[in-house]
Amino acid sequence: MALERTFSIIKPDATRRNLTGKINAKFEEAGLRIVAQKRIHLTKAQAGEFYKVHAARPFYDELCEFMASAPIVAQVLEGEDAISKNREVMGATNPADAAEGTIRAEFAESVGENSVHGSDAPDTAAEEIAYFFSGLELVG
Ligand code: DAT
Ligand code: MG
Repeated sequence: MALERTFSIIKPDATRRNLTGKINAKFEEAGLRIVAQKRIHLTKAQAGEFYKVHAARPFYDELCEFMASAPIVAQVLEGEDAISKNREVMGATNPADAAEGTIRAEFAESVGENSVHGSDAPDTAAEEIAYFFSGLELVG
């Protein structure tokens, strides 16, 4: 199994409720190391660029509004099989379907306001990391 990096966002619903530390504890307990992290407040246009793959979906405008509604914490997580491990720790997109103990089961408010983002594949992980971080900011 290879050491891998994935991109993560702690979303506005979670930063608003002061859940950054609790969510980071879940990542660290799962063996994911936070190798870069910054708190930023996206504009709606920046959120739209990040989520452009969903531009045709009916929830896109609401999603972009939400992502720009409060600060987020953008992160790079590193570990063995980090992409799939992170998706496991996050839980299903809809918190109603998320397995017990996952971040979304414990903290998410709805399918739209679901506390975390995690990359779904190596190519999107690389793209998303590069959108938010320069190489100098990744401290393994
Ligand atoms: P994930 O975040 O689990 O990768 P996704 O890529 O399918 O899920 O969707 C991206 C985000 O869009 C998701 O985290 C929340 C929002 N979203 C997805 N499906 C939705 C729906 N049916 N209604 C409202 N928002 C939705
Ligand atoms: Mg996704």
